[in-house]
Amino acid sequence: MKDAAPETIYLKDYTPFGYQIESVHLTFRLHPTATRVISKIAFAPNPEATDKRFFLHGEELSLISAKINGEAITPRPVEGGLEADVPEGPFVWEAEVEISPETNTALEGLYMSSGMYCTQCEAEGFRKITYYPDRPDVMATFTVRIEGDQPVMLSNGNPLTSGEGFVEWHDPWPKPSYLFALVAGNLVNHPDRFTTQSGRDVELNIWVRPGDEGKCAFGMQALKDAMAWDEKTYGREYDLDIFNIVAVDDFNMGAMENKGLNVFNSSCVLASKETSTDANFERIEGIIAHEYFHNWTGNRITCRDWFQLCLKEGLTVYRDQMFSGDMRSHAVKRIEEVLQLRARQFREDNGPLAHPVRPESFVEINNFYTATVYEKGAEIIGMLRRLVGDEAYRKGCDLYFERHDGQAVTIEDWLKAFEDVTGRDLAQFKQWYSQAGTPRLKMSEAWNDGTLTLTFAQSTPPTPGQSEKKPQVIPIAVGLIGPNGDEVVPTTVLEMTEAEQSFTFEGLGARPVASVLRDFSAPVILEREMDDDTRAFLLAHDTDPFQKWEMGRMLTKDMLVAMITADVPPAETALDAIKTVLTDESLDPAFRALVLGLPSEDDLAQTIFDAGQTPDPAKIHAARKSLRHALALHVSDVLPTLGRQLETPVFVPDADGSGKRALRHALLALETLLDDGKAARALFARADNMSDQSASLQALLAAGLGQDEIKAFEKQWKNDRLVMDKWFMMQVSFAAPDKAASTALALTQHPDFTIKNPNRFRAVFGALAGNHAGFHAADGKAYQLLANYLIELDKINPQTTARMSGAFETWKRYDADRQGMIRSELERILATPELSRDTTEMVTRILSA
Ligand code: 0A1
Ligand code: ZN
Repeated sequence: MKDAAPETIYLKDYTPFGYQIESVHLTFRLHPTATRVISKIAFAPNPEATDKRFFLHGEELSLISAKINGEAITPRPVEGGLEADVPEGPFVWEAEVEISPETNTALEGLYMSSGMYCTQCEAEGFRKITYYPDRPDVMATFTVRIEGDQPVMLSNGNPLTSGEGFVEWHDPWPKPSYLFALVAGNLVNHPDRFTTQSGRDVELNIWVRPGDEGKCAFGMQALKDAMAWDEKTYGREYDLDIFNIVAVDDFNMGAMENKGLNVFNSSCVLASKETSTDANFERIEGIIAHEYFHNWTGNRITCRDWFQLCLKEGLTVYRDQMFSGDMRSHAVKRIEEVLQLRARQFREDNGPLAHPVRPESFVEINNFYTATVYEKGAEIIGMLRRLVGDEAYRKGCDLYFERHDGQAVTIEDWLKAFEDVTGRDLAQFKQWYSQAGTPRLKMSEAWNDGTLTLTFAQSTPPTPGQSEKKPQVIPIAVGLIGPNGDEVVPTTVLEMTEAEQSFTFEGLGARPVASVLRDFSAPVILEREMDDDTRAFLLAHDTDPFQKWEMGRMLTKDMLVAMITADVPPAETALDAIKTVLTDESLDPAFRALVLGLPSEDDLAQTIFDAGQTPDPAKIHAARKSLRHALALHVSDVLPTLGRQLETPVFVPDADGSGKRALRHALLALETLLDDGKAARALFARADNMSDQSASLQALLAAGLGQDEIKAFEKQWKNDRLVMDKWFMMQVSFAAPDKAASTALALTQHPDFTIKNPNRFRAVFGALAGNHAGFHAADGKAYQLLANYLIELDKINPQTTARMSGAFETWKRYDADRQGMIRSELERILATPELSRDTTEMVTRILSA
């Protein structure tokens, strides 16, 4: 029963399953094209359910036999699974099915990657393994037997027994099927141990393909740091005797939190100084922590239904963000988070794919693993914490863990814990989960005899299916800076609840400058009249690092917009202000690097569109390039000394080392525009780490140089898949606008290009979509090329195809010609025979803009 007709599923239709499961026993007889899965499941009627239909999900399964209480039966095949008549009381279901992991290219269910068996079950992949109530509110304990000749065979929980050709695992914690995992292959481990706060000794392993053993140490340290952090910060400790992580080459997402057996995209766990950049190290640390933290926020307490996805994801992202801040720098981390939120989530909120953090309907749940659910979901947790305070936040979390351990719950349950702890009514706050779109917050100020009045007006533009918007609770963190640059009022959180609201600060001597939305205290767009001098003043004096950075960002953004739309030269105030920050040795180099970073072309296009004009991608590209040149000239006198100060003779991928390198690399990119690539070539030649090597190569490519170095890089790394992904990606990312599509096309002809590996596909086509001027080149060649490949990939891997189709989500920003070309590509995709449900849903939503 394949390809169910696209049916919309609604949150309001939730009903519990008619049966509970006491225990699940699974036996796998592994075979590449004919794996047998034998299941034995003890069911009992669910007293809380009224619908007693016995329906089991199942897709792409060959049913060999089925029994109830030992008697053979013939179940009725129905759309998406099967039905059977069952006895009134408890009963045992047994089934044997056959599946073919080798031909499973969708990478969902049981599949093969580089000769190794592995699974991905979230959200609805378990139904491709056996017949089962594949929904998160059915939790059960699993015992798994794996029979095969693979040297290493793993599943969830603790090892039970093993012998010649088999192993058995038992997971004592009840879990939904989406957390099931099995891995079998020729793997080697990087072992370690961890003792929990209550004294439990835990065996830790990172399992990799032979040859990758040397790339596990950093990930292992991150895991131990995360385990200790969750004990210290949330009082949560690990609950099994063993914790396994496996690196897999073919994986649709970053990683997966299966109970006791996390499966990782190899790009998100393997790290070495030779092959990984500073950004890779930071991301690996964050993802390892994220998956580990899911053990409590997601696994022990899971989601009642997939509409509640943000319950586990928003909270777990928030937790990994705080962990990374503690490990590195909160200031730098927060700026990076906001950059990411604006680039991905605000972009989503601005277009046809906008949806609430807790959506009310979906066709394919895999299409809702979005920036909105994850990142805006995390912002909501941050706002909640700001509103209730640190102490009540911790108490609320403790109550939530205690009250709901072992349950599948909802956002209502989560918020109730905080209402009970604080006595607050969170009804209005809950709207953050149901209302889509980014609120605009307009601010005006008045000064009268020692009193400063800040007046805010909030409004949220309409989004698909939601035209009326209500006022939200917005925590606005504000501080005041006196005319001499001293802070006269430290950070205070104003709590806005009305459509329009004023707040006053009394007893002030002289008129201060307000620093508003400190630490980005709410995911909103602040609209505020401010001249360049006031921005430069706050950039120099604000004590809040986020606002300090934000002022620099506004200066450069306005300057760029003026250059693009009014053909004016770069503004001296802005160039001077940036130079002052750049040379301020009291500031963290990582922060200075962030101030030096210019707004992306995509960001500028949206800004211009929001101002009521049609963005011209070529013009945006040219203006950004000319500003980089002007900036390079403006700081050329300080480049050599600064560069020397930032040398890091020994590579350590920590906050200090990566911050220094980030600034040095940003300066090198500028210098490359002036010295014809001399300094970048020198660094490339002597680089002993991937950060230096790739940054110098990217500086060359961005300046239109580096062709010899690209060849040398390929020669050096042709046997390392993850580094070769960088090689593919860089060439497309830095291709000149008129060469982006042809570069991508040429790379698809390279012997190492394969459409079957999501990392490789994303390296080429993610880079093409991310090369703003190249993707939107006037000839439409890039649109056409991407559409061709999406059509081809959809037959192989619908999930990644659907995700990549988001490249077109901003199409309504552009001129009629571009819109026309994109529309016809989207229609062509939609007209493809047997297009997957995933891609059909995405393209239909994008087209409906
Ligand atoms: N839960 C994982 C992300 C994930 C989601 C879906 C997947 O396959 C469809 C795979 C991974 C996380 O948040 O890390
Ligand atoms: Zn997650």
